[in-house]
Amino acid sequence: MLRALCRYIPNSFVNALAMTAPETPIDVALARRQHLQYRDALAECGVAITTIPGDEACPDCVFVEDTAVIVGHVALVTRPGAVSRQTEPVEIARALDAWCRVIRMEAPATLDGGDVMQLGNTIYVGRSARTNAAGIAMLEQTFRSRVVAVELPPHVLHLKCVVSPLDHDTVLLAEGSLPPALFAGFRIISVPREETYAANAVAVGSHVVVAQEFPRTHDALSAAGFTLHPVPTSEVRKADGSLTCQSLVF
Ligand code: CIR
Repeated sequence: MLRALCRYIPNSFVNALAMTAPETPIDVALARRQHLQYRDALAECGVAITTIPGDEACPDCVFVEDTAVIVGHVALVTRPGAVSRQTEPVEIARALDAWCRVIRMEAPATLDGGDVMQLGNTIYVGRSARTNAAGIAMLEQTFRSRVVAVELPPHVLHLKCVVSPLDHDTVLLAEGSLPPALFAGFRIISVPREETYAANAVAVGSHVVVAQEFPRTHDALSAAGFTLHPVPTSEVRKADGSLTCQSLVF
């Protein structure tokens, strides 16, 4: 059975990192209700969820995806690229230890899990402001898979802001973001430019947890045979978060 590790939202989430300050402050109570809807949607997809306490000292700790890359039973616990996030992995490593062989990334390597996408036997990794060459090298050493490093378009925080895996041979890709040739041999479901945010979705078998209010993306996914679980994202979006970032699924 698939599991997901999630983390509760601390009050300090109002101070989460954001590339652009939100027009209205994060409503933490609403963010918590939306987080519950997200976890409920994952549970509807058949995922067993463990949620660990948040940490007031870590405003961004709900974004657990960035703190580990899990392949099979091996978890590479990362050293996130943002200094304010570098203590988040301590509790994540402790929690993952129940299920995985945990390997810790060491300085000077940095890597955010949001930059890492597994597709079949290939691991794609974004070279971003958060993920450096030493982090990518450590990813290669740890998993010994084919690793493809991808240059990200300007102002894109993480690789999975513009592309996410749907199944072993299908990706959801924002139009105009990355060259489709990178995914030659895979089926591509395109997200129209004006719905780019919806390119980040969590797929579990034929089910997809997707952001609400992106009708063209929903139509494309439904036409491809996926069952949709739309969830609200207004509050995480104010902190540059989306859907994959709120869980570690393994
Ligand atoms: C950050 O800047 O690190 C957080 N405010 C957002 C992280 C989102 N993570 C992700 O998409 N994987």
